[in-house]
Amino acid sequence: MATTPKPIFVLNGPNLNQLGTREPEIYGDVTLADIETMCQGQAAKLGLSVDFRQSNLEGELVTWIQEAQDSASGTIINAAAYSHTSIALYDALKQLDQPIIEVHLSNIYMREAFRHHSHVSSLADGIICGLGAKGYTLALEAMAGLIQSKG
Ligand code: CA2
Repeated sequence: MATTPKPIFVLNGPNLNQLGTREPEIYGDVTLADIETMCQGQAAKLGLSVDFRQSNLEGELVTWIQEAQDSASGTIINAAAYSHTSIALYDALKQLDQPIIEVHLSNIYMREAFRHHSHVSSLADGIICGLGAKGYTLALEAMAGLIQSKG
């Protein structure tokens, strides 16, 4: 029997549900719902599917990363502020045996020094930052290539 290909998990961390409401000069004026729509459209073009999620809770993100091991073919993650603080996310991502791409809307290296280090980066196959919402669709395109070359 044919199996359905596993989706790409697109995981979003704390406060990203607020996109489009404040700080448009940093994050643009798109909402997270707009980004999900862009991702679903891009995934369809690439013959992929996307499971798009957001949580403000560190533990919930850890649980989703654990779930990705069996239920996703790759993970794209914008861990938001937890990128800079969370050993728990680092430990969970370290166990993940599949392609990982880190995305940030803003260029974290042009911002405060505390944003210059991300615990996700050393575990990611690739990192995209500073390109706004477009970073997510670029990450999906790159993910399609990574899945093909690893699979
Ligand atoms: O640039 C990114 O994508 C970040 O991951 C966004 C995080 C920030 O902590 C990272 O350093 C870089 C913050 C997301 C908060 O988003 C908001 C959007 C609108 C209003 C308030 C917060």
